[in-house]
Parts: sequence; structure tokens; C-alpha cells
Amino acid sequence: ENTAELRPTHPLAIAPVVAPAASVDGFAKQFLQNLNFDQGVTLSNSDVNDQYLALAYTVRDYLMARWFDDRAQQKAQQNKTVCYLSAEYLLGRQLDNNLLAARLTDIATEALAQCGIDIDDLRQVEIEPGLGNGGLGRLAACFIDSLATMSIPTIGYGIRYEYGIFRQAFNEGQQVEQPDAWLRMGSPWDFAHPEAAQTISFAGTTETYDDEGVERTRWVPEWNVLAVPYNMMVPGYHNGRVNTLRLWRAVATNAFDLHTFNSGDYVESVRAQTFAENISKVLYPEDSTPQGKELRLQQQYFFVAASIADFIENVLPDDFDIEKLPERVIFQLNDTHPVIGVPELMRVLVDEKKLEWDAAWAITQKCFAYTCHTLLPEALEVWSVDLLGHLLPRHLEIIYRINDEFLLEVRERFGDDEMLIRNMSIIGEHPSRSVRMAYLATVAGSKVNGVAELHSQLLRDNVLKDFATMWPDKFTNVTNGVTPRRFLRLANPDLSSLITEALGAGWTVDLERLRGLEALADDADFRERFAAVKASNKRRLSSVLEARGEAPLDDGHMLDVMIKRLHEYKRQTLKVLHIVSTYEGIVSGRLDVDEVQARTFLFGAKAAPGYGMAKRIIHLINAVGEVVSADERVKGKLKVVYPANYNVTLAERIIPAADLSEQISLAGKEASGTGNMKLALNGALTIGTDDGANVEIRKLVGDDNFFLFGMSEPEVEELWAEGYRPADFYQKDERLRSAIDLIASGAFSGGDRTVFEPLVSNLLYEDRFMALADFSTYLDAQDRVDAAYADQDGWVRSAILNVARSGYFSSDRAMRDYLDRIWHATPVS
Ligand code: OX2
Repeated sequence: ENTAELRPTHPLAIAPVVAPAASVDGFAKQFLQNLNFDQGVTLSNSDVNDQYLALAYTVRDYLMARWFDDRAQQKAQQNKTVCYLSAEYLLGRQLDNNLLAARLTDIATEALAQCGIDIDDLRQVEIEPGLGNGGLGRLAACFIDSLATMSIPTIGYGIRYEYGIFRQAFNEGQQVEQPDAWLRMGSPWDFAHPEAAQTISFAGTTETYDDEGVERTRWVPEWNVLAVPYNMMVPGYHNGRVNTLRLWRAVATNAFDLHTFNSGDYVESVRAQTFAENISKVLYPEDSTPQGKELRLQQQYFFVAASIADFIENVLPDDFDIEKLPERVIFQLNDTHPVIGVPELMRVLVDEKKLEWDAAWAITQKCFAYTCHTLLPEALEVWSVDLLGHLLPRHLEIIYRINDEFLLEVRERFGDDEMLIRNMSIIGEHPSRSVRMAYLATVAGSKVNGVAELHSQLLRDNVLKDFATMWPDKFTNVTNGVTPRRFLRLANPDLSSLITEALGAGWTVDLERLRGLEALADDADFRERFAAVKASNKRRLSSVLEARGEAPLDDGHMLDVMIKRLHEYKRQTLKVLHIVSTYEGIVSGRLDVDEVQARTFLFGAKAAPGYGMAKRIIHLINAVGEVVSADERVKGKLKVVYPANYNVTLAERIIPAADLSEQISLAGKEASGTGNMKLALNGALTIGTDDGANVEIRKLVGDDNFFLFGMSEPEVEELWAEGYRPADFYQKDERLRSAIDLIASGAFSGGDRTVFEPLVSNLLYEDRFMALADFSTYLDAQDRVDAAYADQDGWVRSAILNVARSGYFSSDRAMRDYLDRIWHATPVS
């Protein structure tokens, strides 16, 4: 690459770029050089952050030649590229992942040791880029890891938020949010490319003009911002590949008004800058206010428009025939957030490339595919026509035309069924005119997929039923997956060694090989070693918790974990009711203490800042935890731990230590779940409903190794249709009554009955997610858990079988499914 278009004479300039020597000496030399010349400090003057940054630069140096090489090959081969469009990437820490991918972990550890540095100390200072909220963003991160490992040309496109997901703290048990200034100490893993910035326009008007006898439309925008790309390396595991994650940062085109500054109005002089830079300031700002909503639409258009322009201008060759675009790219829409890309590509093709509408539409339909991640109606994004038309007037026109032609097609197929037309229209009329982004994505996409079998089925049967009738072949399923590199190999090194010893190392890229462990489940020696790994992972978690100021874990406790976003549909409340009921049962003497297994209940969850009920539930968990953990009468039996600020880094510690995985959403509400997969893969047994990917986990691991409870999705529907009255369940079940009464009595709020009153009445009189209806079968299932745990040998056997049978949930498999069913891209050779 160094020589392209230049005429260098220096021998070094002609030589290919090579990585530093992959030896302890080579690493140490490069590290010290980076410390001196990039950080500007000597070893003796350096602090731990200097050392961390120099280490990161060193790892980068090793990956650099491969990165150049990959880009050159992709350019030469012109394969189809997967452009993953996602507003979120919940990456987790980079250092260990990149060391592992480049096979540098041992070399780096030794080289640093020889410099007098413990690499563990450096690991601790890395702040994870929390550029996502939860499962959707973490899924994107797993996918780009797998695509790199499978040598698929991929660009992940997204937003480089200056502030990621907020840091959660607790103040008297209540969530407080603090800004996540993840860039504060430097960001060694990304590369700014201001020279490759795109200008992104907003607002204004449209006008028609005469273009050599053809009437065309053009957009006359009112203002614009610069989108500056930051490239991150996405190294494949042990395959020498490095793909790119390109995140956009918003910068003002004209940052500073010198005239205004000189007149003394400093605030006004930077107004434009502040305004522009707000676009990439923070991950998903509050969307309950109109300003918040507008900003979010700005974010979406900002990154998608920049990405499409970047791909066309910088990845495709200059003389590229745009009609061949579908041969070179698939834009995968990660939920509806990037769907504004559909009218944007149409605008580029029709207004800028001057294609006929029909030709442009045919291309666009082939270039996009859409993944839906939800079933909750309130999560299906809609934009008011007023807002969209104001911010993106040309796009609204294009959406209208797409809709007109689509509705003509509907009439042709189904006749003048006005009800059907209204239901299928991309423009909704009630309560006010709005654009239904999921419908737009469905109409435009070559394929539409759900993220687990049940979810895809429910999409076809309910949410997108009419579309599935119209285009049955458009709909498909790809069950989610998780990367075994981060969530088994890195997070659980001891289990990884045990597996490698038993099966060889190939499982890291071929997770189905874990099947080989099935036979070992009956081997007493293997079970003992497996159990020892679990115990040691619990001790490791315990020290992590202690270092965060939490109480240590008790030896011998079952570790029962519920780690996921706080949402009513996920039903953390049901978990709390179980804890309260067990506590009340022991204290009142209703339960035989000897039958109750000693348990630690561990929660990890953030609530959206504007989601009042979720925040009340957090408060309740902490309040119950405080009382239960302090009560001498249940000491050594029950304990509740809720470390603040659950994130990827903490998940990597909790998951390997877990015994029991709580996946207790109301059937039909959790699209898939991915934490459920990570926990099973690390040998936790699931207690769960028949929801999302739980269904597939249960089928694979077997009913004997899974605790199923609760209503099925059709039973849920039926009960709703009958008219659900939660208070009836309260009346019927004494255990439920005692638990709810105890909360209502103020036992967990210092006698104050008002604190949790809204929560209690919500449960008794609304309970949208039917926690009360599933309570009694949940408790029965928990009794089965206790009985199973009492037989340690049997439990460990089940845990091993969970690991052995979870290979299907590798994101490598998910990527193969996307490639076969949707993308049809091939690896770089
Ligand atoms: C989540 C879903 O709630 C979860 O079930 C799924 O596993 C994950 O996406 C990845 O597919 N926002 N986050 C999600 O959906 C939406 C919308």
C-alpha cells in the first residue's frame, strides 16, 4: 500500500509493511518504543494508563500489516461486502480480545513482566466502549467478531458516541445515572480519518428542475454537519484477518464564528459547533421529549447517510457501474434504527445518479435486508410525518412514493380492501400521521428475519402477518448466537483449558465440537474437575465484587443470576416475588429450612433513565436485598447481591460463575435473548419460560437439564382474551398473598407503605406481563431446582450437558445462516 501512486526510491518504502517480531524481545522493544515515542514518557516515569496505552498501540502494531493486507485484498477481489448498519455496538474491552486474536497473550504477558509490569494491572484500566444498551448492541459486536473470523468482507457502520450507556450508581437503593466519559483517558483502538469525512445535510426544501429535458427533483438542505469516520480493527481469531468497524463522529462544518467571538459573545460563537456535535454526543438520548426524538432521528440519518456515501465513494472503484450495486453490497438493517437508509439510497440513485425510479427501486430492494428484534408494539419505531418531513423533506417524498406504489401492489393482489390497505400502509393515520419504520423495512428488504424460531413465527403470524401473506418467501429466521471467543475462551479460561484438554483446540471456531463433552458427563473425574472450575470462577467473581465494595460470595451457595436490562416484560419482579416468598417462608416457618438450598441471588440491570416503573423495581430489589441479607434468621441461606453498573466486563465475570440462569420473560415477549445462550454455554442450568431462544435451548439441552415453567405463548393469548385479572391469582395462592402483603406492609421500606405502593397496585390491578399468573408454576420450578441442586453429582452432569449441547448458539453458526439465507457473500480467499 505504501507504494500506490507514489514513486518512492527508499528501500523501506518499497518493502511490504511487516509486523514486529512475534517474540518476547520483539514485543518488549515495540512496547517501550511506543511508551517513549507515542506516550512521551520513560518506563520509570510512566503510570499505569501510559503503560496501558502503549500496550494497546503495540497490539495494534502487530495487527496493522494484516489490516492493510485485508483492505488491499478486498479492493482487488471486489467481493460482496456485508455492511452491518447498527446504531449500537456493545463491544466490551478490546485488549484481551485483540491479544487473543493475534496469539499474543503469552508473549505480551512475559514481555511486560520483563519490564516489571503485571499485565493484569493494565487490563483493569481499560474502560469498555459501552456504545449499546443491551442485547441488540452486543449481538452486533458478536457478529462482527464472527464475520472477521470467517474471513467475510465486512464493514460495521455505526456511531462513535462521545458518551456511551450511562454509568449506574445506587443512592439509597435507587438508580442514579452518571455520564460515561469513556474517551477521557484516550482511545487507543480507533483511528480518526478526517480526510474521509462526509457532509451530511438536514432540513430545507425540495425543488424540481429541468435536467436536459427531464424533470428531476433535488433537495436544497438548510444545514449540514461533517461525519468523521473512526476506524477500529476487528481481528479474526487466529486467521490473520482484520475487518473494520467504522464509527462516525459529528463535527461542525463551520465550528467557530470568529466575528461573534471577537464581539465578546463566546457562547453564541460556538453555538453551531455545539449543535452539530450533539448528534454523536450520547447514546440514545431521552426520547420522551420532542427534542430528544428529533435528535435521535438526526443520529439515525447521520450515520446511515454517511455509511452509504462512504461505501459508494470509498469502497467501490471509481468507474463502478451503480446498477451492479447488489452484487457488491448487502446493507443489513439491525432493527429499524437504520431504516432511513432505504429512502436515502433511493435519493442517491434517483436524484444524484439519475436512475429511473423503477431501476433504483429494484436495486434498493436487493441491497437491504432487515432484522427485527422485538414483538412489543411500543418498541416498533414510528416517526411523525411532521418531524420527518421537516428534518428530511426529500426522504418523506420518497417514502410517500414507495408507499403509493406498494399499496397499488396490495390492491392488485388483494383487491380494494380498505381495511387491509390501512393496516399495511407504511403511513399510519392514528393517533397521528406517522411513518412505520418496520413496515418500510419490510417492504424494502430482500429478506426479513426474526432472531429466534418462536420470534420469527410470531412475526409471520401477528406483527407482520399481512406482509408474510403477500411475500411468504421474504420471511426467514436466524436464531441469534454469541461469540465463543469472548464468552467462553476469554471469560472462562479454566473451563476452556479443560475443554481443550478433552477435545483439542478446534472448538473455538467450531463450537459444535463441544458435543464431545457429552460422553464425559458420566466420567466422575471430569465432573470433579468441572465442578472445581465452577467453584474457582465463583471465588474469582467474589474478589471482583469485593474490589467493588460489595460483600463477598458465600462458599457453597448456589449462584442464581438474573442479568439483563430492567424491563417489566423480563419480569425481574417475578424473581423478587420468589425471593420474598422464600424469605417469608423461612421466617414464618412455613418452609422447612433444610429443604431450601443456600442461594445467592445476583442481579445485574440498568433501567432506562425515563422508565419510572423499572426504576421502582430496582429500588425494590435493593430494598429486599438489604433486609434479607441482614436478617440473622436467614443468614447463610439467602443473600441478594446487586452490583451497580452491570456491563460487558462484569458479565464476563458473572457468567462463568453462575449455577442458575433466570430467563423468565412472559412467553411471546423476549425476541430471543443472548444472555441465556452465554450462561448455558458456561454450564449454568436455565429456569425459563418457553420464550425466545429458550425454546431452542431447552430442545437442545433436553428437558432433564432445563427447568421449564409458565404459560406458553398461546396460553398467554388465551388468558388475555378471557380478561386477565391478576388479583384473582393473588386471592388463590397463599404464598403469593404473603409475599405481596409483606412488600405492601412496608417491611422493605422502613415501615413506609407508600414507597412500593405503585408497584404493588400495578401488580394487583394491571400486571401487563402476567407475573402473578406464572407465579405458582415458577415457585414449583424453583422447588425442582432446589431438589436438583441437592444432588450435586446430578447437577454437575446437567451442567456439562448444557455446555456440550450449546454449540449451536455460536455466532459463527448464526453468520453461516445469514450468509446462506440472506447475504450470499463469500469469504476473501
Ligand atoms: C433485543 C431483544 O430484546 C432480545 O430479545 C434479543 O436477544 C436482542 O435484541 C438481540 O437480538 N432492542 N433490543 C432488543 O430488541 C430491541 C428492539
